[in-house]
Amino acid sequence: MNQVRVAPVQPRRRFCVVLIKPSHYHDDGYVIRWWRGLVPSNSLAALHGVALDCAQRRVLGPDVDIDIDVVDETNTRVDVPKLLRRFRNCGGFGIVALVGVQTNQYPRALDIARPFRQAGIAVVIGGFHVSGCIAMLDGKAVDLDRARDLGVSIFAGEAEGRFEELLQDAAGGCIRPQYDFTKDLVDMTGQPSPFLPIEYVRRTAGTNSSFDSGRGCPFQCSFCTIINVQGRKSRSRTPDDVEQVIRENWEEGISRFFLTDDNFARNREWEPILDRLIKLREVDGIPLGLMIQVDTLCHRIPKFIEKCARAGVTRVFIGLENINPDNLKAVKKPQNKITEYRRMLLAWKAQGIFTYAGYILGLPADTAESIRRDIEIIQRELPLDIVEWVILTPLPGSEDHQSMWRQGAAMDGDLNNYDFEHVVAEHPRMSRAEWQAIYQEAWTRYYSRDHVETLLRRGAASGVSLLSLVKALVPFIHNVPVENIHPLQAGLFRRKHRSERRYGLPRESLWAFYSSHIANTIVNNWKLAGTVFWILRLKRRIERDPRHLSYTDVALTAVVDDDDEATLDLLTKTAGAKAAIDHIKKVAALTH
Ligand code: B12
Ligand code: SF4
Repeated sequence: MNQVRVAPVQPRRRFCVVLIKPSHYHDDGYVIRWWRGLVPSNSLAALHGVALDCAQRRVLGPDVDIDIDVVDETNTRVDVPKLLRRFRNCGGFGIVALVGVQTNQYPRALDIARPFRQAGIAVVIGGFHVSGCIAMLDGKAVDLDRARDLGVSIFAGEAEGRFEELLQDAAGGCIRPQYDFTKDLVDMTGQPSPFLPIEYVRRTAGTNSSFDSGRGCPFQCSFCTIINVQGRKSRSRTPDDVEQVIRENWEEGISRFFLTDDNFARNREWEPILDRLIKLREVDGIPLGLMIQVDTLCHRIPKFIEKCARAGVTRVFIGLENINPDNLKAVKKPQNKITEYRRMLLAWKAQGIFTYAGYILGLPADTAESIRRDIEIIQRELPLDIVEWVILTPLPGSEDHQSMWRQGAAMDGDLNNYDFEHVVAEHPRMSRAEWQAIYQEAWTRYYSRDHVETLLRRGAASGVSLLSLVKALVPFIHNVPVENIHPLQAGLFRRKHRSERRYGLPRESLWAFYSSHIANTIVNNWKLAGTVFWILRLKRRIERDPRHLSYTDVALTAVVDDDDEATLDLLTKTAGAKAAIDHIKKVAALTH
């Protein structure tokens, strides 16, 4: 009888990839974590998409399965003992990847890395902090040695097309201390879709997902890290790629997305992408709801806003930053023309789209008094819905940080504070305490009860869904005054675990920990319920007001005549504003 020779069966091996998006520490030393987060992490979705693609292509060989675990620490506890057991079960064959780590998350990321490194597991860290530092500073800058000392590999740059090399090095036991792709930006065409399965998306309120349709911004704002990490040239996914992202998510029932491009208006493919989204919405019936980010000149692009509305954009984030042109010039953002702000905001309003503005407090010409005045002007004259106040922060990776670093200027050594909520540097006209206090005050001033009523009245007069406006407003009214946490890091029901305290801080007694945690949970959520109750009653009162459609005010008044505009406080209260108006008049005289 002939014997058939069979190759010895190789036992299958499992390589564990654990993708963790770290959160950061609150002032009390505990991790900021919620029962439900507000926004899903796009960095995690991007890395998950890339890892899934590596697993499907079996980049570690035909006999190695790649198991992927995803943990977003803003809504899920990083259960270190459980994860260590997983690694033990596969003989330590795997890697922990700390994903999308921002500067303020870097200390927490290293605390997460520590027990895994102690257990001999490979750990790699990527994201804006390490990428920004390596792109803009010498390789030693801003605590990178702390990662090296722990034996954590540093991955600077984008993962697409490179993650498999990292996995292969880790599986072969020869992971390198540093990978630097900052000078070699990826072509986004045909890259794996950012994707998180529905069970992770459900951990954020509202089942939204996110993706970046493009990267890169042509401008040069000195506080910006993005241009130094993702470049100034527009790189885009194709309309086919975008359709695939939407369809993959729609199969899971997800149709609402945050397009995380920093400036969708400068994505060179914006029009074909919008045309495709319009087709998916109007012809294929996918009920798209989108939030996008744009610049303040987007309304000058023919058809841009109209097409956004047809594609399903319901919210738009605009980097307004400031209303004083001298300040805008100082941070190299002269493309923001305050003389255009009202036209631009009214153009979005005309389409029933909510506007969110990012506003920086502590630009060089600001004082506490000028900020108070500017908030009043914004409330009265700009048809804005939501303002996100942030403190000017020299983030590693930005030009501002690079110059201060080179000059040896004083900056806070605790990276956990680089979250736009803490003053970390000196200001020419305000003490640190004054600056911090006016940041806190900006929230309560802008979201005063009177102004929230005005915002709802403007919304009712413009015919937008007041319930959606209420939902958008609540975190911005509530979060900073009550939770002392920026709405962009907010969520529902703060969760804490006694073990999740910053490395080096003492573990609290059971009594001290639970008594304060339970008391805060009750008080803060009682206040939240009070705010929701109050604003819903206000909404009902406005809706029942028979005159609600005829409400108007200065902000809602259309821009008809430039001379009328020139009498607004927005355009008369600062020297820079007056100069901007004079300049417009001069150009008009010369060209007409
Ligand atoms: C969407 C977004 C958010 C969303 C979602 C967060 C998220 N990360 O997805 C929300 C609204 C929650 C948010 C909040 C905040 N954000 Co934000 N956000 C962004 C934005 C616009 C897009 C992020 C993104 O998806 N990028 C695309 C992905 C694919 O890029 P990426 O994260 O860099 O990942 C790539 C590479 O870095 C690399 N990579 C990343 N991790 C890893 C890991 C490994 C192992 C490997 C191999 C590779 C790798 O591969 C990825 C794919 O190419 C960025 C700006 C930007 N252009 O990135 C700011 C940005 C990341 N945010 C920033 C900040 C400061 C904040 C806040 C602190 C603001 C605040 N006031 O609260 C909070 C923090 C809260 C939090 N929990 O994250 C800063 C961070 C800068 C820094 N050095 O720290 C940025 C860069 C914007 C800026 N102003 O400079 N943000
Ligand atoms: S417009 Fe926004 S993304 Fe572009 S450089 Fe300025 S801050 Fe950065």
